[in-house]
Amino acid sequence: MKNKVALITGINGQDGAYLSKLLIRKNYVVHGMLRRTANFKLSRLDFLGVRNKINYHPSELNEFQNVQNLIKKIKPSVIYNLAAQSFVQYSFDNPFYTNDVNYHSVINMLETLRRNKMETKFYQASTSEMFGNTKVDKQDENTNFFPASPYAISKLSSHYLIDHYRKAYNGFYCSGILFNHESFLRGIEFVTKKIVNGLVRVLYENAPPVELGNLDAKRDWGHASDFVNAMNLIMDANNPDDFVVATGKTYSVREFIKRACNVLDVQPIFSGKGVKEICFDKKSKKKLVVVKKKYFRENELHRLKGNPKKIERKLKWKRNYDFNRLIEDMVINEVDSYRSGKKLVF
Ligand code: NDP
Ligand code: GDR
Repeated sequence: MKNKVALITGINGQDGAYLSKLLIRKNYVVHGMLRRTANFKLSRLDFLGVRNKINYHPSELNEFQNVQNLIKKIKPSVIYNLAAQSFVQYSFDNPFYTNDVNYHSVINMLETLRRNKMETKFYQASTSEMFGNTKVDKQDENTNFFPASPYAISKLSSHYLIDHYRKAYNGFYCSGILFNHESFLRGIEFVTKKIVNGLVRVLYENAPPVELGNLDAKRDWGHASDFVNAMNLIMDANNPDDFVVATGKTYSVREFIKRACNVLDVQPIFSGKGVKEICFDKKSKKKLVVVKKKYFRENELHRLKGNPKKIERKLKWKRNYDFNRLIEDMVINEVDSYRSGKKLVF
């Protein structure tokens, strides 16, 4: 039987790396689109042992001709569109750029498929950020959207594009509305990786305390390896549809810090309020975390919690990681990385 061909944009990001590994295991021929730079960052793909099993294509997602040429050349059976300016905080200062990457690139790909009458399936990386500060306790596929950042608005526009192209042209186009998912391969700017990496550096290198923003923000945090399985289930389903992918539990940034400290065998004590809050180790009195105003957001999204019932029921999605196992996995990998001297940061 002929191997299936997948094209992944954002292949060198956290999810791109995990998804490549999964699809290679499932005998796909995997092509990855990278933006051209002097030095391609392939360290996540290296870490997962798949770097040399992928066909790489430097290309510009914002340039229609470029995108069209590439898709026509590869003729993928499925495209996973994971490339994005994915950092919410950055989007407040860079709304034009965020929109260019997160929205225009999606039109370029969908128009390529439409104009060339291609039957390629298309996965869009939608996000729980689209729900904004909703009053609904557990957000699902029927919850209204109230995006609260340029990032969320750009993603919601693309989410609607998928819906439009699916209805108007009958394509197998799907959005996964994914809640936060993390791993050792998470980018250092995101709060979970910043906490785990920062605590290990405080404890092993005597580095200054980790500087964070709002410790009260709550997120529904899962593990990236479970979430790429969900993406693949969505694309292997009989019919195209959108799915919420989440764990159904929510925890604050402060609770994440506590759990990470426990895994590192330190007892965190929090004292003070707001920007005066600090966290220190009960035994050594070493400062572990300080709060800085500059890490607070212009428009904070206070709490997210997803309802994954639809994907669990219809596609039999299961998770290997809960909140505790996720943090254990991140901390153990971080400590190993420090002890081995590699000190990997992505
Ligand atoms: P990452 O930030 O780890 O990866 C983003 C990828 O996009 C990188 O490969 C990056 O390449 C690429 N990229 C960024 N800008 C451009 C550009 N201008 N042109 C081409 N490629 C570009 O994100 P994740 O892997 O965590 O997330 C994958 C997708 O899922 C993203 O679209 C994100 O918005 C979405 N998402 C993520 C969630 C999460 O919790 N992780 C939850 C919900 C949605 P480079 O190395 O060159 O920067
Ligand atoms: P998020 O992830 O914005 O949810 O987007 P992030 O880890 O950046 O923030 C989560 C929450 O932590 C609070 N926070 C801090 N955040 C960062 N980055 N740095 C800090 O120092 C800090 N202190 C507190 C934030 O205010 C926020 O409330 C991620 C991305 O992967 C998106 O691409 C994706 O769409 C969503 O998850 C779902």
